[in-house]
Amino acid sequence: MDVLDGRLAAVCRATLERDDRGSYTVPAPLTYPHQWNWDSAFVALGWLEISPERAWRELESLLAAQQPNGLVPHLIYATPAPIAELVAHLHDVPVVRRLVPALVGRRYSPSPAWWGWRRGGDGRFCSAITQPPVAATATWLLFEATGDEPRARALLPALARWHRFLLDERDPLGLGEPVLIHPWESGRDNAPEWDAPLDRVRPEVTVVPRPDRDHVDAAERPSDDHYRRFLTLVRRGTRSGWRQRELAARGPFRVLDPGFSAILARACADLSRLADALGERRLAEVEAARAERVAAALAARTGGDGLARAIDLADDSESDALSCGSALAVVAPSLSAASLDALEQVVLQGPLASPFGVRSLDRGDRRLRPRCYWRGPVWVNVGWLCALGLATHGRRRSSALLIRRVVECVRAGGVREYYAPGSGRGLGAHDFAWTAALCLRELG
Ligand code: 2M8
Repeated sequence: MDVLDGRLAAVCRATLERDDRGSYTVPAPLTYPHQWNWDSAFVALGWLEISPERAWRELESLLAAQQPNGLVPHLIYATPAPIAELVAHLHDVPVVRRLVPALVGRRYSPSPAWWGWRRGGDGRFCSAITQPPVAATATWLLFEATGDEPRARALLPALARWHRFLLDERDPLGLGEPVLIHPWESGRDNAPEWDAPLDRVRPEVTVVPRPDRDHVDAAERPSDDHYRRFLTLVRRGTRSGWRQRELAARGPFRVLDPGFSAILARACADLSRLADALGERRLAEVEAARAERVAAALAARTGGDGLARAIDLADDSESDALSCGSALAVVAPSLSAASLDALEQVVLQGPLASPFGVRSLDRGDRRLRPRCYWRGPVWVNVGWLCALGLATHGRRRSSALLIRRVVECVRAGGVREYYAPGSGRGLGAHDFAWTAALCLRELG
């Protein structure tokens, strides 16, 4: 490693250490002071470069929050044990209802009260929706690197239950892909694909607390209008008791996201490999069948241009946006040659290409806002996942080129949440954990 790379790796290491909370890592101390689902999966891969023990702990703490139905929450709140106890026994007492959200949800909105004080399997407060299931892929990569059978084996059942949940309760119509019930589940909160389905959600929430804007320029964050609808969906879900199958079948927001589906297909394939390596033949078969089913469903609705787009299930319309959600299809374990060629072209030379990775939105799209979150900037996790997909499908030179662009972006813009696609300028939160983790992994 040359001196410059060595310096960058040291900055990434220091960032992870600053964001470390012992058993999990906050995405960014000021903007995101809790544990997030796919963030933890990426972050575990960074910890692997520092301490394999700490890497396993990151995934263990994420899966410890699993719900009885198999859902692994998208957000798990930093919850001091005495507060959890207090709420468990006294949550009907008005003063507790008033004070506790301020303590636990401090500096982040929505607080746990919005989700009806839902708790994860380990007692921490959590949300009632999920996020892209990257964890099985991270588990496989950790196992490949460490060979730690007992720790990998211990995670198998929870990962398999989560995948089953996604393909059962979240697929009431048997489409072969999970239905997302909130934009937050895609991880790409204000992506333009969600504009039309969100338009249909009549806002019931008028006052929206925005502590996120204390630390990040408003122009780089979702609008208040987005937040009114995001929070309305949370309120309606809580009011209806978060009946997952019902929400997926008839809820106010129902979409298919090619990025989420492709990540799930890959996660099932990776879990199958892991189960096989651990001698769990039955599970290996089940997960391989799940992987095939999702990949086939995605392939079946891929357009003549080799790309799949988001679907709004309220009217079965296909989004006209070409976003990194479509690009992420490249992580699916099986792809036609035409799709692979199209995806490689789109991310490396085409409308999503940037010298700093993969754009979140087509550079020619009328909705493009190059500084605003998931409507234009480049994100490190997306570039890294696309590179992983290209390598899996044998496009090693393209994969290496993309990784160079991703690392270049961190070098140019610092350890930030996202980057301007033209200049590589750092945007959003500072000290962003998955940026540090994935950059560190690639620098070694
Ligand atoms: C962003 O989402 C959260 C809501 O979950 C937020 O804006 O408050 C997204 O970028 C998401 O993908 C990410 O996991 C999360 C934490 O980094 O932040």
